Amino acid sequence: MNMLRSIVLAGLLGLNAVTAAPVLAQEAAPAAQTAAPATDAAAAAPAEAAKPAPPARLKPVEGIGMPRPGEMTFQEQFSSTGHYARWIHDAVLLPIITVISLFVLGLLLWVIIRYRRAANPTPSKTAHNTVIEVVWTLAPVLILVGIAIPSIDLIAKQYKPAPKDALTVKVTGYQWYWGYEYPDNGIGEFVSNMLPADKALANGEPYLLGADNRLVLPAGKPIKLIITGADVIHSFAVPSLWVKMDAVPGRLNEKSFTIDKPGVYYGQCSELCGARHGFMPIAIEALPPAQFAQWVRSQGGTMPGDKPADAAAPAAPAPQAAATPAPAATNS
Ligand SMILES: [Cu+2]
Repeated sequence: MNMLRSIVLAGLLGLNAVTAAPVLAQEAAPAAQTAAPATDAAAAAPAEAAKPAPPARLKPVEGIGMPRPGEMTFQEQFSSTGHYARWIHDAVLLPIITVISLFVLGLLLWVIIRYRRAANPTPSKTAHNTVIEVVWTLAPVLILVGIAIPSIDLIAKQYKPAPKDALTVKVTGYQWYWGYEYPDNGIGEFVSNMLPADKALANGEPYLLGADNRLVLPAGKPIKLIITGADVIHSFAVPSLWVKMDAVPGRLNEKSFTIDKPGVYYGQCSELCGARHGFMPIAIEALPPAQFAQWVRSQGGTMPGDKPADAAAPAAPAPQAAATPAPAATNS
């Protein structure tokens, strides 16, 4: 019977420590967002006559790249780190949390019933049991190590630098909108603002997530975002791509990822940045590479291998300041 009581104590004391770790891991999850259901509609972006027309604006699919009503877990993932993280949550953390919680609950109920005063009038005075102490120390350590291995692996994958052929886009957070610039393609910065409710509805986009100018990216190609802030700290976060990176003034943060397939993926600024923090959504439009190239050209940009648009007009050399003769030495 002493052995049995020791097991109870081991369960209660030792495993309390373990339950804390998975809970912390869950807190790091992106906050759930609410969104209005999307309906079908399209709005064509204006195109200048000289440039090719941009590809038709992609329509979002309800529940893809955005939260679903009543959703309890992470959004469906569309990047390799996203799939991996979702697997860690669903196949590692959640089962461990569930088993430990049920085990501890069972032990508690057993102690309450079996060792209540009426059933056990003279309690044991056991104070030490070396075997049990070793077990209740080692078991939590092994569980934590088991969780740490995939977790650390995921962190390493999240910070893996982009390959050399990655498309670079500079993302700047402003109070309260985003700016996107494509240095590789010669497209200067344009800003992206939230769509007002009536326009979002007319466009078939979720209000508070839809944006006028989307961040257009190629699907299936490595992407490198250089993220910074212009005024205060913002955070560029797109839950369905497993992307979240602070946009800090005076600092360039890098985030590399590949989007599985074409689609519209929504996110929000995730660092409290002022009055309209909740109204600076991120809308990513992932296009097949050929359509992405078409979009780049429609914006007056170039793809690698294109002839530069302004090759015919080289800048005139700036007139140089007339060289001033060295002052003559005066000897008198
Ligand atoms: Cu912000």
